[in-house]
Amino acid sequence: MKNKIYITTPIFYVNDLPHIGHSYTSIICDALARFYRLNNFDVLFTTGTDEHGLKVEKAAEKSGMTPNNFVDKVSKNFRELLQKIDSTNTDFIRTTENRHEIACKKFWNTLCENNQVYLSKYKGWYSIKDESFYQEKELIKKNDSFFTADNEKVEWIEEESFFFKLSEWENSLLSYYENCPEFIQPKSRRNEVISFVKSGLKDLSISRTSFKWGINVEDHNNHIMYVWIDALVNYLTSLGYPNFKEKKNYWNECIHVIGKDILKFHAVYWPAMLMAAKLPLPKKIFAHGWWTNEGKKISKSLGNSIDPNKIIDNFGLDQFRYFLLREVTLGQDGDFSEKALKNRVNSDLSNNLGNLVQRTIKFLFKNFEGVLPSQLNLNSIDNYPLKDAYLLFQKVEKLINNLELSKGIDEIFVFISKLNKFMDESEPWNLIKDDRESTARVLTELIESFRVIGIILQPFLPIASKLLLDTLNIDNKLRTFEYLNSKNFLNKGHKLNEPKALFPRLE
Ligand code: ME8
Repeated sequence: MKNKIYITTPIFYVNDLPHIGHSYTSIICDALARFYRLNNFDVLFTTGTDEHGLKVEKAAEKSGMTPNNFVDKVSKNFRELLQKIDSTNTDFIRTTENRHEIACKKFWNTLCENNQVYLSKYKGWYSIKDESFYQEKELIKKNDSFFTADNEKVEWIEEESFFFKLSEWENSLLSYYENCPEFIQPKSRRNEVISFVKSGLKDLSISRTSFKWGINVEDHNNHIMYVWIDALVNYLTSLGYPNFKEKKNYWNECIHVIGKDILKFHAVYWPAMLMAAKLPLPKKIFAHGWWTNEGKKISKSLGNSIDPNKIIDNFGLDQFRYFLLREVTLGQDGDFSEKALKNRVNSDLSNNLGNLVQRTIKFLFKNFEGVLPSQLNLNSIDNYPLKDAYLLFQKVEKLINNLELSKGIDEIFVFISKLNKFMDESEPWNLIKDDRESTARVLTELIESFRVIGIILQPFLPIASKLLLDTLNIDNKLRTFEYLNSKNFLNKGHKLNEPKALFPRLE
C-alpha cells in the first residue's frame, strides 16, 4: 500500500482580493504535493475559502452586495488564482457549502456531548481583522483605545456566548508538545506556542449573537458558531467528516501549512478542540514567515498589495514560484521586490541552469546530430557529476521531508553549479578537436545528469522541467522519482529533441 499524506493551506478570507501571501502558501503546498506524488505517495491537498464571520459580512455590506453574492464573487478570484499557479489541489472547500455545515454541526455537537461547552456571557476585546478575542494583557493601550501588536484597533463586546472549556486542556497540550517535538515547526514557533499556553488559557468564546453571517448552533438559532471553529473544521470536512470512511487514514498524516499570523488558532485552539472531540491530531503544523513589499508590510490601507497574476504575467510562473520557494528559508520572513526576483531568476535559472542545458544540447546537435554518443559504464563511475547525480535525491528528499524547501532546492542548484564546472574544466569545444571519444563521454554524462535534474526539479519548476524532459525525450512514464537511480540511465543512441531556451534572461 502507498504511503499517504494530507496537505492543507489555510482557507482564505474572502474579504479581499488574493495577493502574494496567499499564493505563497498555495505554492509551498503545491510543491510539496507534487514532490510526494512523484515519490509514490497518495496525496490529498486541500485549500479553499473562509466565507463566514463579521469581517466578510462587513466587506459584503461595504460593496453593497448580499453576503451570498459577495462570497461567490470573491471566492472565484481565489479559484482563478489556483488555476493561474497551476495548483494540483485535490479539493477546494468553501465554508458556505452544505457538506461543511454538516461537519461543523457534528463537531459542535460532539464537543457538547463530551461536556466541553457551556453557555455564559462574553465581555472583552475582539479584533474584527483577526476575528480573534484578546486578553487585555495582549494589547497595547493608546489614548483610550486598545490595539493588537499589529496595530489593529480592537472593539469591546458584551454578549451571550457559548464557551469551549479551553482552560481544561492546558496540561494536555503542554505534554503533547513535549512528547511530539515535531508537531509545531519551526522550533522558534513551537517555543512561542509553549510560552503562550504556559501563560494561562482562558475558556474560549465560540459563538456570537450580534450578527448573522455564519453557521447556526442547532437548537440555539440566535447563536452562530465562532468563525474560527467553522474555519478549522474545514480540514475534516474535506476528508468527508463525519463520515470519514477510507479517508480517515489521511488525517494522521496531515500537515497544516499556515502563516505565522494564525499559529495560535492552529497550534492551541485546534488541537485542544480535537482532543476534546476525541479525535486524533494532525501530524504537523508548519508556520511560514511573512512577505513584505519592498520592506513595507503589505496592507489594504497602504494599498501596496502585490497581485500574483501580474507578477506571473510579467515574469513567468516558474520564475515566480522559484523565487518564493528559494529566496527565503521556509519559516523566515521575506521581502519581495522585482529587482530581487530578477536577480534570483537570472543568476540561478538563466545563467546556471538554462545556459548550461542550452549550450550542451546545442553542442550535441552540432557535433553528434542530437544523439547520445557514448555508452555509460556505471560500474566504473568515479567521476563527480554522475556519482553526485545519483546521490542527489537522497539529500533532497531528507530536506523536503523536513520542510526545508529552499535548502532542498539549493542542493539541486549546487549540483548544477558542479555540472557547469565540469563542463568548463572538460572544455568539450577544445577537446573535440583531437579527442572525439572523450568529448562524447563528457556530453553523455552531462545529458544523463540533466535527466536527473529534470526529474527532481518537477515539483519546483513544473513548466521548465517538463520542457527539459521533453527535450531529453524522456518517456512520460519514466519521470517519477523511482527513475532517479543509476539503473535507468540513458543509452547510447538515445535521440534528443532540439533545445528551446528554458529561461530567457530578465532585463
Ligand atoms: O487567516 N506573507 O485567512 P487570511 C505570507 N481565514 N503569507 C501571507 C501573507 C503575507 N504577507 N498574507 C497572507 C485567515 N498570507 C483565516 C484562516 S484556516 C482554518 C483560516 C497567507 O485570508 C498565510 O498563509 O487572513 C496566512 O496564514 C494566510 O494567508 C491568512 O489568510
